[in-house]
Amino acid sequence: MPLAITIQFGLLYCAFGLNFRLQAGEVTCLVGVDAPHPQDIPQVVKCGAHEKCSLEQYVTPSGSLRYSAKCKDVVHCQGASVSSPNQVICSQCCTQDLCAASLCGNSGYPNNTGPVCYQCTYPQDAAGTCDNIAVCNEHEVCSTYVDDDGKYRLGCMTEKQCNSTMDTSSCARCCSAQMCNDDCDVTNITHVSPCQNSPCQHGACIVNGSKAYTCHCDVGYGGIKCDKKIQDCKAALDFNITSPDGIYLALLPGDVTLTHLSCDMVTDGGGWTVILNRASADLDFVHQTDTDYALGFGDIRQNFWLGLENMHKLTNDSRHYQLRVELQLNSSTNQSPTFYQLYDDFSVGNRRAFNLHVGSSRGSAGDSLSGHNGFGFSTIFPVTNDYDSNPTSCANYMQGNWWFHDCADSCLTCAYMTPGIQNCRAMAWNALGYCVALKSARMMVRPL
Ligand SMILES: *[C@@H]1O[C@H](CO)[C@@H](O)[C@H](O)[C@H]1NC(C)=O
Ligand SMILES: *[C@@H]1O[C@H](CO)[C@@H](O)[C@H](O)[C@H]1NC(C)=O
Ligand SMILES: *[C@@H]1O[C@H](CO)[C@@H](O)[C@H](O)[C@H]1NC(C)=O
Ligand SMILES: *[C@@H]1O[C@H](CO)[C@@H](O)[C@H](O)[C@H]1NC(C)=O
Ligand SMILES: *[C@@H]1O[C@H](CO)[C@@H](O)[C@H](O)[C@H]1NC(C)=O
Ligand SMILES: *[C@@H]1O[C@H](CO)[C@@H](O)[C@H](O)[C@H]1NC(C)=O
Ligand SMILES: CC(=O)N[C@H]1CO[C@H](CO)[C@@H](O)[C@@H]1O
Repeated sequence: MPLAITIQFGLLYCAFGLNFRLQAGEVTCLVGVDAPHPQDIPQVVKCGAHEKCSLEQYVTPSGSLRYSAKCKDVVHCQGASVSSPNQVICSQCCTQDLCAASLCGNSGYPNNTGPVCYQCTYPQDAAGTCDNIAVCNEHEVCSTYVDDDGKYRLGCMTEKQCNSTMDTSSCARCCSAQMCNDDCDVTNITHVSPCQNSPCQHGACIVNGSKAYTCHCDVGYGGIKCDKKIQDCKAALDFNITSPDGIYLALLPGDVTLTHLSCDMVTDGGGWTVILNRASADLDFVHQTDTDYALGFGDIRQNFWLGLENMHKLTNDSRHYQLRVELQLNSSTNQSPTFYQLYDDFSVGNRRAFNLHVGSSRGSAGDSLSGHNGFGFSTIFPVTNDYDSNPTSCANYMQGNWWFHDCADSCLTCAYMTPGIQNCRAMAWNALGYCVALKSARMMVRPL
């Protein structure tokens, strides 16, 4: 063993004064000009195989003492070289990392500080690319870690802070020797995949950077962790879910299966769930059963009734729901727009009666619904369900299904007749025209 040690010393100190590191072309030297002190120079460079660190001390024409540091080929280490008219007063070379800081009579880096570390203001794309240095404060160490974006961060840090990066970064190093943070301490990788604990509740987790993940939510869910149910069109709007055709899949409150919803994402800020749409006589609303009215019927892209059960689920929580009724008369064209009435409080009760709750309103159509407030939904088929206040059945008399009272100020589910004719069994809204058959009708809801 003593023999081996002797050989090692021989390697380090023989070979014409070149040490082992220098032969490998790896000495890291200060590089900079016009510094008031060499230890102020904030940049370093790895010098070539036959180079040393050099420091020149010179006096400027105005009489200031300045320093210039760089790598110098060993054969030039005797000569001085700074740009004229500066006058060189000291020129020295040395062969250890950062050694130029203590040449020409300088005391080097202060003793009462932390180590000199690589420190780059901007995140680096790879290890070993930072060439700026800083003198750390006492109690600080040199640190390297990979941030959420996969970029390398190098600099001074308290030991405690730095230790914590060891647990969270895929690649980190904490050390207190000079410039020891040029790369990660690969033996200390304690990388935990950001997706390991399944942070996405209803969706796929995609690793994004070293600590970040992105959740790709299953249909019906939204939110950063896919933990929010898309319960209606308002939620789809809030969670930035888009669908060019306006048809969305949602998990209605309490549901485990998806329901197609037709959403109006434009009118008055959007987020409206359409519960009734009638634009033609194509769908028979009269001869539908009470079950059909409960569960819904029609084509969600055209004429449809979303169903009283669904309306109940949509409006059965502590939030207040708005109802927007949109109506067109026979005379309505693109030029003379749709009439509307906005109710600030709307809900549908549970079965069997599915009582209507509707509050005050405003709009261009006029109110023809608040008179129906509190009434159940009367139907004709297969047997009459009579919840109105008339001694006989309004549903039979009107040949329709609606929240009749005694009997109707409106009936948007009654028969689709030739628009403009007057017939009290027609789809009508009396405030717009007594018993006048409408051209189209739409009802939609939104939580406030
Ligand atoms: C740092 O300490 C060394 C030896 O302990 C001493 O020679 C040197 O002058 C000190 N430098 C400063 C800047 O205090
Ligand atoms: C940081 O980690 C090192 C090595 O595990 C340990 O020796 C040191 O006490 C830790 N320092 C702090 C402040 O936690
Ligand atoms: C990664 O995150 C960024 C910023 O949050 C985001 O723009 C990007 O789409 C995400 N990448 C993937 C694959 O999700
Ligand atoms: C939706 O997009 C807007 C605008 O881009 C953004 O401010 C908001 O945070 C997004 N909402 C969600 C839940 O992602
Ligand atoms: C309606 O709300 C009540 C009270 O919160 C709840 O007990 C009931 O299950 C809800 N009905 C539906 C269909 O979600
Ligand atoms: C409906 O409008 C058309 C075109 O404006 C008109 O010719 C027709 O008479 C109107 N029908 C009724 C019943 O008012
Ligand atoms: C900060 C830290 O945990 N450093 C450790 C990195 O790995 C080496 C080798 O396993 C240890 O000696 C250090 O203590």
